[in-house]
Amino acid sequence: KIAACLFDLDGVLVDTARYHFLAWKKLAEELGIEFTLEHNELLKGVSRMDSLDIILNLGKLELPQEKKNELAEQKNSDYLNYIMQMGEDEILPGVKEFLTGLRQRKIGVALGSASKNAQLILERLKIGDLFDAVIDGTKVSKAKPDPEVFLKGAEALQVEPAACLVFEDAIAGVEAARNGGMRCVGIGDRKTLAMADLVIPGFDGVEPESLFQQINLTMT
Ligand code: G16
Ligand code: MG
Repeated sequence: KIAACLFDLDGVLVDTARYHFLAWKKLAEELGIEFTLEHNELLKGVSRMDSLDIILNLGKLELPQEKKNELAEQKNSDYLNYIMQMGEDEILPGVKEFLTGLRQRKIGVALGSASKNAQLILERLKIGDLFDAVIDGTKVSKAKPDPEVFLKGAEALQVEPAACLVFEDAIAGVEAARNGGMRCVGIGDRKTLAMADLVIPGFDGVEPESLFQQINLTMT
C-alpha cells in the first residue's frame, strides 16, 4: 500500500543538469581541465563539493580546501545566474499534472534532493505548494546512496519507508531508495537504472493508478 511519493529534483522534475554542466565546464576550462557531457554523468545526484573533487581528479589536480571552497562558490554563482533566468515552462512534461494527481488522491508528496538550491528552483517553477515536505542539501549530512534524504522525507510525512515510492534519475539515488527500504521508479534509461523496480522515460501522460499497478502497489 502506498502512502507517499518522494521526488528527486534535478533530472526528475526539471532538467537543471545542463545548467550544472555549463557552470562546471566553465570552471574546468579555467583550470585547464577537459570536461565533457560524458564526464557530467558522473556528477548526477552528487553533492557540490564531491562534484568538484571528481573534476579536479579528472585533471589530476590537488588543491587546498580553502581554494576548493572558493571554486565551489564560483561555480554556484554561475549556476545561480542560469537558475534565476529559468521560467515555469522548464518544468518537465507531465510533472505538474502527476503531482496534482497525487495530491487529489491524498498521497503525500515530498522532495528528496542533494541540491542546496532546491527551494529556489521550486519557487522559480512555482510548484513549491505541491510539496508537503522538502528535504534538500541544506538538511542532510550524508549523500546518496545513503538513504538519509529519503528517510527524512518519510519521517516528515509520518509514513513508513515501505509505504514510500521514490522517483530518481541517478544510480546513486536509486540505490539510496533501496537502502532505505523503499520502492523506486527510475526516470530515464532502462539499462542505466536497472536496479529500479520500474523505469519510465518521464511523466508525460502517466496516471498514478496505472503506474502503481505496474509495481503492485495499491492506494487503499
Ligand atoms: C543535484 C544534482 C547534482 C548536484 C547536486 C548539488 O541533486 O543532481 O548534479 O551537484 O544536486 O547541487 P547544488 O550545487 O545546487 O547544491 P539531485 O539530488 O536533486 O539530483
Ligand atoms: Mg537527480
